[in-house]
Amino acid sequence: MSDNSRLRIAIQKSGRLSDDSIALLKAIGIKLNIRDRLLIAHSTNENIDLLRVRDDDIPGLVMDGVVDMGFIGENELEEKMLERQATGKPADFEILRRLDYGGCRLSIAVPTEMNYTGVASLEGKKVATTYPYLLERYFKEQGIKAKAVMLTGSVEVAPRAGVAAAICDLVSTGATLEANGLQEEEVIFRSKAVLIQRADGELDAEKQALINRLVPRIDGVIQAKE
Ligand code: PRT
Ligand code: ZN
Repeated sequence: MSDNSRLRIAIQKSGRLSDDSIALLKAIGIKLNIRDRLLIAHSTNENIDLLRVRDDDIPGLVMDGVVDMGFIGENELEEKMLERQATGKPADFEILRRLDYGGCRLSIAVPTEMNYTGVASLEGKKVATTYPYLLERYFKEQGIKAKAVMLTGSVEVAPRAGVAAAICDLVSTGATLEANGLQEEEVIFRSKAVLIQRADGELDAEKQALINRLVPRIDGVIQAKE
């Protein structure tokens, strides 16, 4: 493992958030030596190590204090926070900045042939999703008794496979829904990538000082793009 005095930042190893997160770190002057297969990447000019992991692991790594910061989609962050609160695990963190990439929405979609007249049409039905806590919270808010069925992949084929009546999945262009004969009906959460850190006061002064030096540079990069 890496040296404990270095600031540890978790980023998605390979996926939709990886390139933009690395580009942002480089844009704020952090030189990185990333080797594809390695879990850890060291910065050559700052006291920073990157931990390259699956995005699903990033909220927990921050909330458990294994890393100091992380780049994560708000959808995944909120879902993991709800899951950890429900299971009695530490779920504290701070959002440092909302970023300008990773935009998507978590939506309920139903087969185009379904006679959908509103969320009440889902009463008593099963809805396939990778985000059961966000979906159950939505059902609760709406006063609907429907069941979230957890699927970690291929959520969009669940209705055709007879596994669920509807789905709740991330949407960006809508092409995946269309290709699977599904119609987007309810947006339940809007998400972007965010930069988070461990809860207030849990970082030593030196690391916090480094973070405080990095964040204004991020603001500079974001503003320059606007
Ligand atoms: O391997 P690992 O677990 O790290 O990656 P992953 O497969 O879980 O995540 P990844 O890389 O697919 O997504 C990472 C994050 O990117 C998500 O948590 C979101 O915050 C964000 N994001 C933005 C998206 C999308 N847009 C998106 N369109 N994540 C997933 N999708 C998928 C969606 O699930 C569906 O399958 O793309 C499809 C829909 O796209 P459209 O354009 O057809 O609507
Ligand atoms: Zn994932």
